[in-house]
Amino acid sequence: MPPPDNKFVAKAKAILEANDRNGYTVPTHRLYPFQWNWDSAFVAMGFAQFDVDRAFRELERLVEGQWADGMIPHIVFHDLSGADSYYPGPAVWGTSHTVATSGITQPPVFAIALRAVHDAAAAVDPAAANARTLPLYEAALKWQRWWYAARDPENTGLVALLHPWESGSDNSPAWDIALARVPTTTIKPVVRKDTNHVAAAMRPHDQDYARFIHLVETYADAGWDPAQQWATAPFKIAEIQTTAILLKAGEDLARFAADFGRASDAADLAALNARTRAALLAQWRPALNRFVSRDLVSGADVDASTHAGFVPVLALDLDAPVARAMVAEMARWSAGKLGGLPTTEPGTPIWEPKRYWRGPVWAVINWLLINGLHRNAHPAFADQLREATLAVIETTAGFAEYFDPDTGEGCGGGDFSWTAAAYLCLRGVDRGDGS
Ligand code: 2M8
Repeated sequence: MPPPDNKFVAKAKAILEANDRNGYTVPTHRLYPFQWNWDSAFVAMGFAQFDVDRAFRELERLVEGQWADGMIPHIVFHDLSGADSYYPGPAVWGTSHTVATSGITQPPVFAIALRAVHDAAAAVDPAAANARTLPLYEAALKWQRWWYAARDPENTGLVALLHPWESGSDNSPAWDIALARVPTTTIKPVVRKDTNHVAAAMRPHDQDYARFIHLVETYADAGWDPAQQWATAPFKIAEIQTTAILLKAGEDLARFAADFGRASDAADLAALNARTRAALLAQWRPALNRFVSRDLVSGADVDASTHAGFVPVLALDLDAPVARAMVAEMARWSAGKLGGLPTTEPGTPIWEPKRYWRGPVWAVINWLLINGLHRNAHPAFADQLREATLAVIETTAGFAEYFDPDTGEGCGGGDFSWTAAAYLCLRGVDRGDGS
């Protein structure tokens, strides 16, 4: 169902159109002037609500950045004309691909988006939808295989992140212990640009940036070779949010494989999905009412109370008591708060309602959770999150990058693409799952 005509729908479309740069969409003007990986996947689902051709184009442009080994990098630097407003740019990454890119990746929402875009297109012309989807399916499958080869070489079923930026939740308290082991020394000086655009109190600390760049330089030194990176990484987290998104992507790819008559792909995907499903389920911690990641350097659970602990709901069919416990915990965190689920547990020492991924609400996280809640037969709480997301945008925050759950204030960058995309999809469908 297309979103109804209201002034917020019109504004959301206008934001996506204004952030369009010849077929790809920047997350927001100046603060993020390139194409980001998971942003583009969410944006493609937003475009699919009113312009499927443009939605496909978003995914096609992202694939221009795909490396020969299958990785789709977290940033594609198509056009360097606005490069002076962002750090770190291509010179810091030192990668070698036909288009300049970063050297790390981001959560694989791509195949999930491809499913939504394909289905919107197929409602009009199934043959044309399949023809345009096929090369993107192949790119997504290659990336899926990369994840398992490069980031789970020991076949545990959980994929690991080697850099906090790969999580998309850059300065989450989930990384505090692991990141503290990373030196703050860098070869070249760190020249932040983000605090020229956004108040420093809403962004990571300088020490975080020093460590982020130390990791970039370490992996550049390893020639961006996945095996060497794995061997030398000082930061290595088997991560549940990314693994859950990978499993959902694997399910969507398995459906494409069946549709396209790719029997051997389908068999490979079924085996990978089954291994990951079992591994993810084993990360449930009843005492916490959440799932937990594992720090592969120390071997310890990452038990910081962050939203990531709930994201497995997206890709698992949970036993009813587990789902109930998880929903009760999410309800406790969001009680009396605005905008949906805060990214850390309110009232705890790690809770910072305005600081980026350490407390604010993010529309795309709500969106993933809403999909998972429907899957697990919790439509009432899904609706509560959906209403809260729409309400904060419409009443206090506008299409901001993220929201302060105490005040409903919009924080970070303005006219933000993925917030606009989330709005279009959540406003457009009753189930709120972008389908
Ligand atoms: C933020 O991350 C970038 C680095 O990738 C940054 O702060 O420079 C995160 O919120 C990430 O999840 C997002 O994809 C990106 C662009 O919106 O910004």
